[in-house]
Amino acid sequence: MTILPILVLPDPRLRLISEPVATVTDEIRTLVADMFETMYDAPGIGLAAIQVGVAKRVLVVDVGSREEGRDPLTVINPEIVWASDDAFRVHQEGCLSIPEYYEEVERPARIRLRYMDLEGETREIEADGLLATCLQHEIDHLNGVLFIDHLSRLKRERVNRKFVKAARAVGRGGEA
Ligand code: K2U
Ligand code: ZN
Repeated sequence: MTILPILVLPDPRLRLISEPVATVTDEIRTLVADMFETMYDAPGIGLAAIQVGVAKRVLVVDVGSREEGRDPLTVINPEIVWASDDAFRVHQEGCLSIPEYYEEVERPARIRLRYMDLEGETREIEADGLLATCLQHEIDHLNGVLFIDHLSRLKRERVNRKFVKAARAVGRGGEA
């Protein structure tokens, strides 16, 4: 397994729409294993494939606790088939692609998710709490959406300027 480099704002690839996975191949299995190693190393509780430069609709999450241990979940071709419209949850979010920046984001408190698992089986789960927040954050990544897109224009432009300036300082350039 390999720890992969994580794309950072303003890398324009973070704005790509990721492509569905047709079949679960050994290449996808290796990608998922590398994504989990990369996520645990960061450390993070979620990671979308586009964050390691692969524009495929694959994400991994683990909201397991230190006490209860790891609870890894691989999600391929996710589809939110229902989201609560009468219950919302505010959580302080960060992003491994926008390091050391945290802001509160409000999202539906509960979702029902249909996805393909690593065995290629279609599954449906209901999620609430941090898992619901994390899954919505990662699915946003697959659609080229970053959590800063849920903030005010002022806050979003301020953080974009900060990361564009930092990228220029090290010669990375580009706009996300
Ligand atoms: O997608 C990512 O960049 C990983 C995110 C996942 C996340 C999901 C929901 C709420 C916040 C973040 C994080 O960087 S993982 C680290 C983390 C965990 C909890 C709160 C803030 C940051
Ligand atoms: Zn993120």
